[in-house]
Amino acid sequence: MPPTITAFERSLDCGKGLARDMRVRWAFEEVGQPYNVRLLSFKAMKEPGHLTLHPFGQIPTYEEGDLTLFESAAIVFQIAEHHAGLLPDNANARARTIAWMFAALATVEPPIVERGMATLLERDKPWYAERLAVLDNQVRVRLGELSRRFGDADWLDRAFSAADLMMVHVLLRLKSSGLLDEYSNVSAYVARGEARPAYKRAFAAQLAVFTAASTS
Ligand code: GTB
Repeated sequence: MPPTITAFERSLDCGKGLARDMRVRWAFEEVGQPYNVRLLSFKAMKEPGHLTLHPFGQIPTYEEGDLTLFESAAIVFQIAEHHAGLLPDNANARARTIAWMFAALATVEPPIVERGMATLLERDKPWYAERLAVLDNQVRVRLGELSRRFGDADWLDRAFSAADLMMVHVLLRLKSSGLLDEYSNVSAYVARGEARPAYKRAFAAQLAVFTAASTS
């Protein structure tokens, strides 16, 4: 029986692939592992049945046999540990990959999410322009650091890994902001991630859910 993940019945991002089930779908596609998806309404996500799987009432979750997981990175790591293709065999390279996964979530994602939330919730406030400038600069700090670190490398630590999957997905949230375009090697990195056949399959699968929900 393939693992089952959860995703939004109707994604808030209108099928742009920015919701966090996309990371998990992409990981499954990279390793060639089939998976099932259970779609949830916002109401169902907060009901007791789902809260037993996810204490915060969010997506994605992962169920396989008697194992249930939440947190997209933990799920991607589980997939990477059990299938070849997303973690290097060498112990040190593996440790560095895990460090980059943490960096994507703990160091790079927070200012990007904070900026995204401000554009959603504070757009009509008198302080918005000033606050956005501050948040843009916080994001630029991280993009500049990543850009310096990358130089002309293709991936974070030689070969594509679960760390790149997480980092590219985190950075994709900036696509409509124009900020990525200020760092040509970082935007080329994101484009390399998006060009992967596994990314394209995962993107098409989540878009099909949004399209079906919009036409029903
Ligand atoms: N840290 C958790 C993880 O990585 O799994 C965060 C999970 C999470 O935030 N899930 C969101 C959720 O369930 C879905 S991705 N939210 C409902 C809730 O908290 O009640 C959310 C999302 C939507 C749209 C964009 N976007 O457009 O950029 C990005 C993320």
